[in-house]
Amino acid sequence: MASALRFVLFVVSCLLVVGSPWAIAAQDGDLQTKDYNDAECGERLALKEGLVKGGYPTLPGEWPWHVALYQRGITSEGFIYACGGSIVHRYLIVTAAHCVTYAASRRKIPTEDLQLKMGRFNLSNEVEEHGEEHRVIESIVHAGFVPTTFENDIAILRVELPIIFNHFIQPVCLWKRDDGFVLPSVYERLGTVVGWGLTDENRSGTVLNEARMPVVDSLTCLASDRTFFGRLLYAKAYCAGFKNGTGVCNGDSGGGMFFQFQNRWYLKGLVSFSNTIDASGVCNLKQYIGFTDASQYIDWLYENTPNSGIDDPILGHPNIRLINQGNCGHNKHVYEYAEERKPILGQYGWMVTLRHPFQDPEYVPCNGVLINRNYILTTNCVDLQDEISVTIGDYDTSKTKDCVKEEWEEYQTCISTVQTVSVGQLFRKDDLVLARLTIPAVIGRREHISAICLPVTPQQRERLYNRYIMTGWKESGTDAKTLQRAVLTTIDQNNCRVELENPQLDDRTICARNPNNRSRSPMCNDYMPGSIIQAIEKKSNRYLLYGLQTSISYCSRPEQYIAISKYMQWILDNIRG
Ligand SMILES: *[C@@H]1O[C@H](CO)[C@@H](O)[C@H](O)[C@H]1NC(C)=O
Ligand SMILES: *[C@@H]1O[C@H](CO)[C@@H](O)[C@H](O)[C@H]1NC(C)=O
Ligand SMILES: *[C@@H]1O[C@H](CO)[C@@H](O)[C@H](O)[C@H]1NC(C)=O
Ligand SMILES: CC(=O)N[C@H]1CO[C@H](CO)[C@@H](O)[C@@H]1O
Repeated sequence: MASALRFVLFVVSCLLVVGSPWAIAAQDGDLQTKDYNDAECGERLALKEGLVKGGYPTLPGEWPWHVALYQRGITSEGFIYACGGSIVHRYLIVTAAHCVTYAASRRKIPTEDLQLKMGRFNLSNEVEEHGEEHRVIESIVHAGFVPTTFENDIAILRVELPIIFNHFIQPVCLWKRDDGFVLPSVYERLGTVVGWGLTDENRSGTVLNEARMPVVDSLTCLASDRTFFGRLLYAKAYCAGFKNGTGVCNGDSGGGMFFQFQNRWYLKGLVSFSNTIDASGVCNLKQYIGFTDASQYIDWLYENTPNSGIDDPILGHPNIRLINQGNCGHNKHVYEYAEERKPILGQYGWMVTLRHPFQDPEYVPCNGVLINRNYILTTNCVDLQDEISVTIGDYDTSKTKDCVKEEWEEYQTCISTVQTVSVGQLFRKDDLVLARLTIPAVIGRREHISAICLPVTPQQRERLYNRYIMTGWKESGTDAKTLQRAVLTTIDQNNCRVELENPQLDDRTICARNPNNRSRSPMCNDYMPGSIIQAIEKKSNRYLLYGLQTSISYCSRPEQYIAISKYMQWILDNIRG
């Protein structure tokens, strides 16, 4: 007798679909709805060329929304690969309900026994460059999920920390458009299914594979195996496949079936059930595959999008999605690599200079830092009454082309394009200045221009490092024209109060000094205001911004930095998209 297999197949079909009346207007101020963003989903950034295959390996970055779901404690003590899933939102992944419940039951697998791996390509390679792991903190299984018939086989997983999107991690579009474009029927069209289970042999693949297969109408599907599909096929499921050996198989469940329209990829279905060859539990690729029609669950997704529980004022802030985007704070070296040995050119792409238009372009009166494509942070070092220009992506302010040659490299690396933008709106709190650029920074389009990450989680905000990496341009000296770096030692708050004879000093200030050159020396002094201190978070290997220098550095006493983590709420309150 045919038996439905736990880890079986995918996605959706479009049997009944004419047009798509599911578009729901995003509600203002609703974090969750806004994050299902029609304008920023379903794009492949790593590869602009579409590749058409069937049952063949994909390339890294080709399916940036596809995630691997691991389970623990079912068949093994450790985490093992179980299913696929699709990123649809900064906090949410859609998968099949049977991927997050115990076999033949509605009982949920505890969230601590689930794990998500994103940005992955070769699951056997534990050190993949773009891989990120996320903990699941909530799983929402459809209330109508029937494990015996796979009815409503859909679930939402919510991760603990916002997913940082980059070229290898992106959300897919839900089957909806807010602009009036009607997504066409996909009946008889070829949809693409991807998965690590998807191989021609009866075993899991290690690299992500894809297969294209047509959506078939439900009558054809029923007629193909009345005993099997008659029991399983209901209005919100569909069949797809060639019945010739190309298909999805064990381990592909929960993954998506995708269609591309106007250069964006949309999630149509979820691999749900398939017939097995016999009691072996091996999938039968000579049969159609059953998909949950995810396009019919848009309302359910909206209604079940968690809207509480992000109690943290920063992580739950509606503007959190505007910062820490993409490749923010990217460290071009492995975490362990000594800071002092890294080339400065190109490493700190978030450093900017500010000046008045009438000032000598080689003179840097003020430093600042890029936090996203629209905003920089700086301090009270420019006359805020005047027009101010910001130069992004510079290194040597006296040259138009900057080059460095590493000892281990044959050729030198050069950068020659800076972006100069004027500042629009300015916001000020204490000594901190937030400035909106009149034209967005070209982040993501030039390798040496990027934004830094900000400390957002409670752990990141509260953490004090013993050492910080300071970067900035100096006022004078032979090295004043090129971006400098130093590693500073943190000074304990009490000692700093004493040394500076300032009892008012509180945790809105971080004190630090350059340990190598306490006396006034060219290595140490004269960093201009707005120089920053940053630290690399080990887990993500990204630079996080911790402080902004308020005045020029003297080296004879502790330097004071505005503690950015104390201003996160203010920054989020004042930025907009
Ligand atoms: C996947 O990674 C493993 C372990 O690093 C490696 O042995 C294997 O060759 C990789 N496969 C592909 C197709 O790159
Ligand atoms: C896969 O398993 C089925 C059923 O056990 C078997 O008939 C088939 O030959 C296997 N295919 C391969 C490539 O091993
Ligand atoms: C199944 O049919 C499709 C379409 O004709 C073809 O592209 C694919 O290679 C076939 N698969 C096998 C295993 O024959
Ligand atoms: C330990 C260290 O880096 N000391 C430096 C302090 O500054 C002088 C003057 O530039 C350097 O010569 C030292 O190497």
